[in-house]
Amino acid sequence: MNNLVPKTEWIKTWSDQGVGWIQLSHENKLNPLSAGFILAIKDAAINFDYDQSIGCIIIIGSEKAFAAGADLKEMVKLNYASVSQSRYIENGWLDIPKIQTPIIAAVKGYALGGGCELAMMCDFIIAREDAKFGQPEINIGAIPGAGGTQRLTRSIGKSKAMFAVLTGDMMSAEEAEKNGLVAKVFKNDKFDVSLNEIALKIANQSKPLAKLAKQAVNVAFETTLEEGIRSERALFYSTFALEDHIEGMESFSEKRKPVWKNK
Ligand code: CO8
Repeated sequence: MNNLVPKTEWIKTWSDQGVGWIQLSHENKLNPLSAGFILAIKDAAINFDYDQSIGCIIIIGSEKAFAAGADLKEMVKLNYASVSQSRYIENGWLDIPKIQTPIIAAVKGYALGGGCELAMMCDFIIAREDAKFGQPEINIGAIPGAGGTQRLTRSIGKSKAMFAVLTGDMMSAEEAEKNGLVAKVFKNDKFDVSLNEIALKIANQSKPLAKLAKQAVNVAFETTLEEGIRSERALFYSTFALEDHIEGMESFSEKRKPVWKNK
């Protein structure tokens, strides 16, 4: 029986113009990810995912860190029996990649270990120039456990992922962008405005089309090219069933901006 309590006191949520914000606000500004904290993050993301007014979700940390990894003060007390019986990295973690609404990780400062893994579970990462990414688990007697060896490898390739996992070294925002881990890096004074502009752009797309597009891209992580192309084609055909498909076609012919019905 799982009796974990979500740590909602460490989460701030608000919505603005169709963007759902989830701010990680642990009193330790490094946002150490305990099991209860992850449950609260997952609950907040699911609430926005079911909210019809939300077209884009942002997970953002503090000025100092997105999250500096698993809560090591919690982890130090765990043993093999307790992690496996409590399903330590299943509760909450496995639900975040299932969110249908586009979700952005906004990284300022550290995104290490579980923090880097949480960021990689989002659809893409926007980083401030001071961001630092890494999988340092090897330095504290573990290895990545929430997808780091898999998502980082798919994201930046075997050689660079192996280097990061075996050395535990951190990657700068610039390096992470060059390697393809990060979609965009912005300077300190441009970060908030640029993040908001990107999120608004996505939130103002047709919501069902954005979800189908996200689903199609994510299939590339799960399957062969042939299967992925088949899936993309089926999803593409399904866009023709949407009123927003007709609106998109008509607005193009009529040289005007589409007015999405989200149907
Ligand atoms: N967990 C708990 N407390 C932490 C963590 C953490 N991950 N990181 C830092 N803290 C605490 C420190 O203990 C310190 O507490 P106190 O003031 O009580 O001594 C406080 O935060 C400030 O830390 P520092 O003084 O070290 O701050 P610095 O600015 O000097 O350094 C660093 C910041 C570089 C982030 C440094 O704190 C650090 O290296 N932290 C550990 C990073 C790390 O190893 N992360 C990987 C953890 S393992 C992991 O993530 C496994 C993932 C598996 C899935 C997750 C399941 C939940």
